[in-house]
Amino acid sequence: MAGYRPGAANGPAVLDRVSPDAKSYVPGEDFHTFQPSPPGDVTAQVQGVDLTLPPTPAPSSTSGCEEADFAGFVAGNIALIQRGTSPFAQKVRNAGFAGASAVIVFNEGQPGRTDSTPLDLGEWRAGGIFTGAEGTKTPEEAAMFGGTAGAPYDPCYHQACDTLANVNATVFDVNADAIADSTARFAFDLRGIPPRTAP
Ligand SMILES: [Ca+2]
Repeated sequence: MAGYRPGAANGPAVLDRVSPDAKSYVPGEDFHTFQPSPPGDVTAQVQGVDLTLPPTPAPSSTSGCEEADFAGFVAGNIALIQRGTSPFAQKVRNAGFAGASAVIVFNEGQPGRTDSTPLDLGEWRAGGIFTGAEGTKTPEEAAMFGGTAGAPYDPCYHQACDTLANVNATVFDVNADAIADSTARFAFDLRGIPPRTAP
């Protein structure tokens, strides 16, 4: 695995794999740039840092959290770091101390919500109303709300059929009301938000 070019001065970020086979990643879709990120142009070997692969069912990765994770890290390489346990800033700082020329952070690997990932990666907290996506409807829920037990809540989640034709107007309306309610509620009183914990 060799050769990533994350970031470029005065233009959109570029991330390309140059070997063993060439691949260009699409900014905003395949990857997001940390803000702030210094401009630069790096082509170097990618080196994994204390990765937990495959990921455990519950988040557990300490990739890059400790300086000791970088024992054996070759200065000048691009650090490939797995998300989890400690703040991004700590991982990036440790990578800098180890002489990394750039840092690529990837999600730990448990199923996640792609719609909030760009915000999470920037360490902005995001909220929303979640309707189940690819989760499985239980028999109790099917009895209460209809539908088919054992089927995904949204069979088109991340599928080609996830078009405007896949929008359930009733559910959309209910959830718009729920978002409006929570927005108004938190505009007046933030006590319902749980205390912040390390990601
Ligand atoms: Ca570690």
